[in-house]
Amino acid sequence: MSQSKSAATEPLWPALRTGATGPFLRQERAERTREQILHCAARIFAERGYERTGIKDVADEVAMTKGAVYFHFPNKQALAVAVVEELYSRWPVTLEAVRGKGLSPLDTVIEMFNAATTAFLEDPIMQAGTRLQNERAAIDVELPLPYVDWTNLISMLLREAAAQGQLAEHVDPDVAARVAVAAFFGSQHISDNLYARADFAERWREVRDTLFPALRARPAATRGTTGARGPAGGRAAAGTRTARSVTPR
Ligand code: LUB
Repeated sequence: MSQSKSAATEPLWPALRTGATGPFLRQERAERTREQILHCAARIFAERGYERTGIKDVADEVAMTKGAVYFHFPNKQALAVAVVEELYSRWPVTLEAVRGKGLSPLDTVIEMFNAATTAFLEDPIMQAGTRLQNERAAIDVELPLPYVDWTNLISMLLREAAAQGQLAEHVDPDVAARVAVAAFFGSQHISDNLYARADFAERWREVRDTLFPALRARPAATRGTTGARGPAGGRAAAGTRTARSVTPR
């Protein structure tokens, strides 16, 4: 009983009570500050582009001194690289979350693009990273290569889809990945330039609903027109319901 009383009055973990003085807490606070700076910088890069963004603008936005910003990022180049790297570090996390939904590989692809669409509309890191990549030729530091990881990710998922018989026979997964990524980024780019992305959700739905039905294997019952398949020349017997999935060959 006296024990519980002393527990209530004595700080169990003095460092927690005296503020962020321990090295661990100091580091945690520094990371939070770095993140704040990064997000404010992203908002400004997204709005004004690289050239017209200054460290001073970022410092003002985050209500810190320029010195405080320089403590975390030695220069504007480092800030731009950090924004782009932050963007690319997110996709494996998104993929894990989408994988967790237990969708088929083809629907996983669609859901990844849906997630990217939401990020384009809502996430300053995505908007800034994209703007910086579009300006990469004029930026005096090397940014990570754009589109490559994303295309590889979509290729990998589409190869899984092919292995599970989800893709129409004529579809090459690597070609389809390049086409899907180009259509996605192309429609995003047009929407950004014409309407500040106000119509992008709608434009993406159009791309999605035009492209993916063309990639998807059709149910066996409707594939008989070539006459090349199965004992009944590919035609299912009248009134027979056939499974939507196709056995991989
Ligand atoms: C990612 C962007 C924006 C892919 O390069 C890239 O892969 C990307 C800009 O270049 O997001 C996410 C769809």
